[in-house]
Amino acid sequence: MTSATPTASTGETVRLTVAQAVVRFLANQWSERDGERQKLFAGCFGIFGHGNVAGLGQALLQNELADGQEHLPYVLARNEQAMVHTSVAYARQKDRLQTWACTASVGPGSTNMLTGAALATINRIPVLLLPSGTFATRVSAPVLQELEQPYAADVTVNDAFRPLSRFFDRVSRPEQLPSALLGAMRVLTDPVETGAVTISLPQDVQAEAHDWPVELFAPRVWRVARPVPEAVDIADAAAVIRSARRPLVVAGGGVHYSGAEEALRALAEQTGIPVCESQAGKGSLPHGHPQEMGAVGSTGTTAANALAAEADVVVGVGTRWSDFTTASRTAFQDKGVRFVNVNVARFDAGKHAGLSVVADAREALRALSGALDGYAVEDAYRERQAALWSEWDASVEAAYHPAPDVTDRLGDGLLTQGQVLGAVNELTDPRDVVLCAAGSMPGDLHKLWRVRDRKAYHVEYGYSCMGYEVPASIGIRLADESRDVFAMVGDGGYLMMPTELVTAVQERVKVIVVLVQNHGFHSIGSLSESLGSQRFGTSYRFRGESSGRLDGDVLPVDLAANARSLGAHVIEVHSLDELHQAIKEAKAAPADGGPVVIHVETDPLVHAPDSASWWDVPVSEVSDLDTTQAAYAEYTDHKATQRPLISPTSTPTNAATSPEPTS
Ligand SMILES: Cc1ncc(C[n+]2csc(CCOP(=O)(O)OP(=O)(O)O)c2C)c(N)n1
Ligand SMILES: [Mg+2]
Repeated sequence: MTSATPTASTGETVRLTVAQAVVRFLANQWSERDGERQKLFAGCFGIFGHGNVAGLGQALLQNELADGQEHLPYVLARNEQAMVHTSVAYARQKDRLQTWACTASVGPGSTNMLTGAALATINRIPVLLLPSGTFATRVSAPVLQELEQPYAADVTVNDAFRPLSRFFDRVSRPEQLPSALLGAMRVLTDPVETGAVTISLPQDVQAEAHDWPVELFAPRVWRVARPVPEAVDIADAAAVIRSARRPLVVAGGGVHYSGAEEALRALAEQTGIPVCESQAGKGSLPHGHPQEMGAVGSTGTTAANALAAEADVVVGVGTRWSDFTTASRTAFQDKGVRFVNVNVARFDAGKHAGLSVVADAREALRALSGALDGYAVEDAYRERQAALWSEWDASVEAAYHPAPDVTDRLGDGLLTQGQVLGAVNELTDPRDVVLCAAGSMPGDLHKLWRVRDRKAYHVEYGYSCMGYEVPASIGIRLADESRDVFAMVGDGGYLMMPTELVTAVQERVKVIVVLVQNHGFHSIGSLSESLGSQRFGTSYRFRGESSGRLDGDVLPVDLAANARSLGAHVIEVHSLDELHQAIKEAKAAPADGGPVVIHVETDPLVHAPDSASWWDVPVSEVSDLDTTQAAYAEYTDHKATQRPLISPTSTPTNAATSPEPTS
């Protein structure tokens, strides 16, 4: 939904290059929700090459030197994938109301952004990508880095963005630019459609001049919609919930993006319905709230998973029902379980054959509260929630503060991952943000992290992309400088993308990176073992001289020195006391002092408490290995508990049995 400031067409024009027009247009875009306006673009990240240095590069320079009302700040990044991650993290922290543009050169610069594009689209986070294209005129083709396809002369590497983008256009002539830009803004600010938006800009077109109607650059306000639910859907949803004895709410990222936390809390308190959360929805209720049951699914709490197994009505709010949330469709075991799905996207609202309430989460929850007036769960159900929660909370306490029988078995200077997460949780401020994306920590954080503020938990688990953490920490901090950001990153994830520490140094952005060194893949190592693959290829070791396999000594890798060499202030810790001191020192570091890295070594063989859950990862059906055969037998047992979740949810106005003919 848009509301453009009315500007009559005057016939007046202004002569600018395509790139200058792009920059000027972007600087004049605003978003608005609940009466609050903000610039839609905080700025533009980029890396220049021959594809954009003379086009967008010139336009951004001209803009920086003018430094007026229409300013679009430029920030030089180190890796194109990373700058998309930074933008996505920024936009997520801003509840999708503000984002960045990203410019990259032709060829590898642009295709480096593909992983970021997929991550943005899967997580439904707005970001504007401006890959540069090879010559539209083709007069000197093939230009350096051009893909030549004998079967199709118009294909470029930028066509690879099409399946990853929610909107794609290629501006081969200046006249196409206005519709490309307007289409892009529409999608970026639409809560249903949003994701990666790509406008491919051929390098010659970027530098070409055109006479633009001045109204192209008039300030525009894009109102981010809050669609209201239909009364009949709310009535049906309320009727289904009223018939429930063991209802359960599953909160997803939509709760946060809509700012629906207060409405959810009101509904939970009014009805006594317990609430559990997906990764994106974690923190929908604060830790310690009586209805807060924490994470659900494969990396869930035993409390949430016990309630999920028994639930007769499951109300999904703003969730896309990923396999981690449903424990690969084994989480909900009641034979007659029915689903009510509140979602702004009809696509998600229809999942699990649920009763769809297509609406903004906050609006729908408020309407549901009204429609559920007088309904509450039985006391016995509340008591069960409390008992399950205190049992789980005790296991979190034990993971944060392990008993001597666990710590005595640890190697010299090693901590457990639970100790590290516990120390960070207990020594940070409630508003500080914890961040992670891949490895064993997202699962452990989902289970164990005690969230005390709605924007304090940021785990990217739609794409779970190793390397997101360092660049994303910059985005979060730029979005909100009143919070410290703690990026929890494994050694594997760090090695994928340490580069943006340099960008944090350049911009004097204070981010705190907790680098958890366990010499390989704790996560995939454990998964491999549980599937019979014996941790093959999951630890960072020398190739053994006699075995010829990767089972030699631990590699002499010094990631602390690596981070120091990139300009970060690095603190190495070897004990719990030193970790406590390091966290305090990092928090006390100057707000504009750049990145701080805490390097800590952990034991990869101590696990977080079990979720009493499952995740579907297919095991080889035939094998020479006993371990694989045993894992396959266990796999088939779990497969038998998987459910299709396709039963229709019948309601008073939508009786699924024997429908009456209407004509
Ligand atoms: C870009 C990318 N490649 C591969 C994977 C698959 N993967 C998931 S976790 C993981 C290992 C992560 O290692 P590390 O960061 O050290 O964390 P740890 O498992 O040790 O906690 C891998 C390879 C991924 N998620 N992302
Ligand atoms: Mg590791």
